[in-house]
Amino acid sequence: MKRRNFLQKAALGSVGITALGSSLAATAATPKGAKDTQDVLFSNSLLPVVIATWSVKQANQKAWQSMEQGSSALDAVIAGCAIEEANALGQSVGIGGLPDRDGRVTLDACVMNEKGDYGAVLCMQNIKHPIAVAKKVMEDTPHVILAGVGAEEFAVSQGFKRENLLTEQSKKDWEIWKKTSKYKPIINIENHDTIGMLAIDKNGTISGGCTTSGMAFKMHGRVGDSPVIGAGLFVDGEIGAATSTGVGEEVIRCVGSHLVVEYMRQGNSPREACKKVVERIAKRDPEKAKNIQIGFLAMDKEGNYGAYALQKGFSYAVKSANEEIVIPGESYFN
Ligand code: SD4
Repeated sequence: MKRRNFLQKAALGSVGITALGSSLAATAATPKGAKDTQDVLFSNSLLPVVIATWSVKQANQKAWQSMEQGSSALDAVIAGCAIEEANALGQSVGIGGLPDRDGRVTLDACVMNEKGDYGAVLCMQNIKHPIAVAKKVMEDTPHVILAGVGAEEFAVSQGFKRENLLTEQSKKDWEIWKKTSKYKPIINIENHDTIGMLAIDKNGTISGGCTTSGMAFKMHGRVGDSPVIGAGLFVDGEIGAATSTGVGEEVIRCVGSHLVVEYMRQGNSPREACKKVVERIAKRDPEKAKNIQIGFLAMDKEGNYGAYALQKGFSYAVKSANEEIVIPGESYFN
């Protein structure tokens, strides 16, 4: 799925963000730190709810339906993300992901639940659904991370099928890239199908997951923020959860998603917490920050959510009982 059309809204999407915030505010308890119209307030009666980076409406629908049918938040996230992992047209997730500079598609993914259980696979090849393998690592091994060939062999031992993940289109794009071999992520154009997804089920249990093929044309073996606990994803059942997208190196440097959750612990709303982390990234290296995109998405344990990015163009998808919407995130640079 191309992320460039990220602003389209779905059937119910005529409700704007401000209207959404105020209509829900009428039924919701005011969350700690909600001081802004861009903070989206939620009522427990509206659970389940699922939010995800970028315009992944189908993935959100799948996750939400799974929870409606009784799945846990964790299984719903895995089912939702699997939709995009299986979409060969999406060039930053699962099959069809753009390869590294050597033409190898390597995938990263992780999951985390409200108790702080975590599982991840890093730089895994030939397996289309790394997020499901990450759950297996979490539940069926004594470890939290498996990488490379070990992750792939573990996946096969668990019944996952080996397949070629390099599509004709991604191979063509790689061959074009090789003519110049310049590694320069382009803001909001390439590299942005990564899904970070957060969900709260009917019981109020929160979980998250993140899945990606990483930055296109990276060095072989490079791992970004997406599968790294605290960087691309963090969940704390007492507070909430956060996830990220964009240039992972900068997110890892500040352990971004963990920091967002800690800012929420201090009483900031999800949006304010995301904003504070983006500001820290911008302050650390202002010149670099001008040329890269990073977006954070957060949800507190009541289901209130918000986002913030470095650059314009970041968006996130929301699905609840009465909303199916893609919301443009606010940004540090205008
Ligand atoms: C990474 N954060 O590997 C990922 C890439 C990404 O949308 O978000 N792409 O650094």
